[in-house]
Parts: sequence; structure tokens; C-alpha cells
Amino acid sequence: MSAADDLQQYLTVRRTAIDTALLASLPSPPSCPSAVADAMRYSVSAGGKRLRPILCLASAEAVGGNWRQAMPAACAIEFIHTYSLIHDDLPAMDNDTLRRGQPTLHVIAGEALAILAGDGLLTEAFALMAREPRDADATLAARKVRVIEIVAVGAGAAGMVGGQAIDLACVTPDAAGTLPPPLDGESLRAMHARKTGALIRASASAGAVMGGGSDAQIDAIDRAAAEFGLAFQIIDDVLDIEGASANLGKTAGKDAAAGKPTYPALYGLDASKRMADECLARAAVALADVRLADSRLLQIGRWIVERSN
Ligand code: GRG
Repeated sequence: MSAADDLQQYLTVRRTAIDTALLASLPSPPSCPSAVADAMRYSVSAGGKRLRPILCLASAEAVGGNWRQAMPAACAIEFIHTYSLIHDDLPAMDNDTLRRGQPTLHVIAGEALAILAGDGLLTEAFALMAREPRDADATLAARKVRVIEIVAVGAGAAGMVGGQAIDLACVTPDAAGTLPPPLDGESLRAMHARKTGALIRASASAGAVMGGGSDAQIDAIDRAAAEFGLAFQIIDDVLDIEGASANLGKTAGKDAAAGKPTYPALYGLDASKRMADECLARAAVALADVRLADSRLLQIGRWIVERSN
């Protein structure tokens, strides 16, 4: 089997396990009202690449751990990612009508329920990480607490929420109707490190912690994942220009049309693609430091860069 086929098979097998666990972890009536349960289920089961949970499980495996022990954290992070997409698509934010190839939740269920479904997913994520794996011994219980903090920091005001706030500020005029000056390259990188990078980093670190990695391994995986996060964002910007909406499952060309700062706008398409490859090279160095260059993680990094959606 070719390396590419082997990775595809791995991704398919893990994605199936993740999809099953996600559905099993969603609250349902009578423990919660069906309106919000249905709304949460709609967005979680609308598809998606499951990149973050896959990275979480692969990181647990890379350090020699049992990936099943990382599954609750993997699902929790996908819940948080899904909430961020639901809220990002709202009229008050990006005002998008298409996501993962389907109408966005507020189009189907209304804005109020979309806000509540996002709130529900965020909150359930932390309940899930606190609850599972069940019957944890003292070692596993300590890992759970550490992971809860890692995920909270990645998703919160210092991470994803903060990055979203910077992003919104870029397209918000002042009282005189003037937009702020466009971000330079370093500010763009810093914004994305929070907005998309922080949760991707948290996914990998959480997996490495649940898998029982050493501090050196967790640190190296965290640094590699920061590079994956930047590569992911650069390619997201490239696909926003080169990709077709049908393939992306969302509206293509929106960022450029909204005048949002993007990598291709700042550096051009070819240089942007080169920058994504350089991220992978730096990730490889970080992983080689702890002899993890041969794990699945680098293959997943390559998939991030070569994806078409
Ligand atoms: C609303 C607090 C809050 C945060 C929103 C991540 C984010 C912050 C908004 C998403 C906006 C966006 C489209 C960013 C580009 C990168 C990105 C996160 C794309 C979507 O992630 P994928 O490609 O999606 O992993 P799938 O559908 O495959 O899960």
C-alpha cells in the first residue's frame, strides 16, 4: 500500500470512530430539550474533516499512549470547533449561509437557537472532559485536569476568542466610518496563531498529555502543531482564492472580497504555498528533537498542506 493510501485509510478509520463518539457524546432528550439537542446535532453531524480530533488522537498514539483515552478530549475539541463555526457564521460576525456544504445553523433554526447551540456545545465540551474517561485512576485524573486547562486556554480569550476579536476589529470601522489600517505580515501571523492556531495546538497537546507523553514530547508536539496551525491557515487563504465553493463546502472568495488580510494578498500565491511548506519543515525539526519525526503527525501536517477543502 502506498504511503498516501495508508494515511487515507488511517484517516477514514479514525474519522469513523470520532463520528461515532461525537454522536454518543451529544446530549439528547430528556436530559436536554429537543430544540437545542437537534440544533447541536445538526452542526456536529454536518461533516467536516475532523482535523482537530484526528490530531489529538494521533498525538496520543505518537507518544505511545492509548488513543481511546484521548477520545473525550478529541470530541470536546470538535464540539468547541463546531461552536466557533456556528457563531462565526452568524449575521453579527461573518454572516455566512453555507458551511460544510449545508445551510448554516442560523439559516435553518434562527439566530437565537444558533447562539444557544454554540453555547451548549462549548459548555458540554468541558462536561465531557471532566466526566470521561470514567473511572480514571489518579494519574489519568491528573491528565484530565491538565487537558481541561490546555483546551480552555486555547479556546478562550488568549486563544481562539481573542483571535476572532482581532479579526473582527480589522473589518469594523470607527465612528467616522474609517477602517483600521490593514494588518502587516507579523500581525496577521499573530492573529491566526490565536484564531485558528491555538485550538489546533491545544488538540495536539491535549492528545500528547492524555497519551502520557513526557514534558519534552508534549512541548515538541505543541511546537509542531503551532506550525501545522499556521500552515493550515495559509492554505485556507490559498483555497479561498483557488478553491471552488462546492469543494470547500463554504462560500469561496469571501475573505478577499471583504478586504480581509490574507497570506496571498500580502505575499502572493506562490510565496504563500512556499511558506506553508516551510512550516512543515520546522514542524519536522521540532518532532525530530524527540524522535517523533516518523510518527503519523508529519503525515497529518502534509495532509493539511495538500488538502483541497
Ligand atoms: C466565534 C469565538 C469564535 C471564534 C471563531 C475559527 C473561527 C473563530 C472562525 C472560523 C472562521 C474561519 C472560516 C476561519 C478559517 C479557518 C477555519 C477555522 C476553517 C474551518 O476549519 P476546518 O477547515 O473546518 O477544519 P471543517 O468543516 O473541516 O471542520
